Amino acid sequence: MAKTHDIIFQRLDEFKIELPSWGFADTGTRFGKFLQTAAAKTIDEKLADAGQVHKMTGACPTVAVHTLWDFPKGQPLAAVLKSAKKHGVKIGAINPNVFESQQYKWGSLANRSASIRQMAIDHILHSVAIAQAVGSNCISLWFADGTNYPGQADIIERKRAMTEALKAIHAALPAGMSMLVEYKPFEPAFYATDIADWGMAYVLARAAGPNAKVLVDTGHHYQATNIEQIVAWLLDENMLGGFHFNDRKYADDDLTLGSIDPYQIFRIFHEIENYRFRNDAVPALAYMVDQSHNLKPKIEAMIQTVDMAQQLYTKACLVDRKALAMSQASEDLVRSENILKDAFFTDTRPLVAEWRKAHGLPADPLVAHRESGYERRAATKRGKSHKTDHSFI
Ligand SMILES: [Mn+2]
Repeated sequence: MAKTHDIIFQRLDEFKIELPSWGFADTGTRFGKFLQTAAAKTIDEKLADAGQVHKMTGACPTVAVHTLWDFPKGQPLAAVLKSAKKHGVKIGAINPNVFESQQYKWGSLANRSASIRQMAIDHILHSVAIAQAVGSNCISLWFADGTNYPGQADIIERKRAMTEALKAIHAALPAGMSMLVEYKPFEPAFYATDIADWGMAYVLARAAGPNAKVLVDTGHHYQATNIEQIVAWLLDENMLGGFHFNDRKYADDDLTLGSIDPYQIFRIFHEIENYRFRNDAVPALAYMVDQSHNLKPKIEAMIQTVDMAQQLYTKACLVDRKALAMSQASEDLVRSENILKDAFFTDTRPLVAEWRKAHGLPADPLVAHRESGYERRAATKRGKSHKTDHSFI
């Protein structure tokens, strides 16, 4: 048991989750927004909120940022770096934005217009330059590109345009920088999204070059899709780059992690730990949160997600893999399934709390955050002027 305890502590030490700057700002649905007085409006406020989550959990040292929303023209990068340092976090993945400008009505990298494609490439290369300047080694790409009606465009022409553009971007990446390619089956395109599933993302990332990998957003699949199987395949092909964590009931709902189906996330972590069991190592994976809850207080929702990720990951680390291998070899499927269930139903809260105490962290980060009075102070300071308008990806 002592050995298991040590291994879990080591795994939790290594388990870092990146927070999205956009998860601290007011967001909404296409029907409207319900504003929160404490929601962050500036990049400094977003980094402060992320810093609070990191202070409570000790698991979130980096923050993913959006080029357009967080680095508007004229925003000095030095000020962002200073602010990150002040709040005890670092800048993580840079997310270019090639879906909001009017020019992208017919797409960005897959647009039939060479000049619009170039405009999108230039913006992404600008994001690469920002990444370099702020010490980030990752750009994370999601495209709204696609068509809404049969016959609207030539699917192969768009595939080739996307491939060529991603190759050009990869060729310009500095050494050590990775490029993550995210997929999504539909929305905003409702007929043929240009990168609709993991197979398309895989083909494009392979074509782009060795530093391009696939990003799995847990909300970007059809209901019956076996996400953990995709994860296992991508890992075994050395093509898994990371995750956007969230949960959903219907489509890309961007709810907090494990709120609907914690067993799904457990099964994903189980496949990652199974890969480690077979190979003695797991490639560096970017674990990132991508949630855009509209009603929960932003910081509480983020702490809830980070805690849930730690609990489910710990459960996956508790799977008795030797016993599972033996059980599988004897075709004992009842026992095999129960080995997973035994780990899943283990109450990991005491163990995770112990890990936190060993690191000088609050045993219960949510309670500690509520007691800190941070939310109340932020609400007072930030007042009621809300003007950010963030999409959800
Ligand atoms: Mn995402």
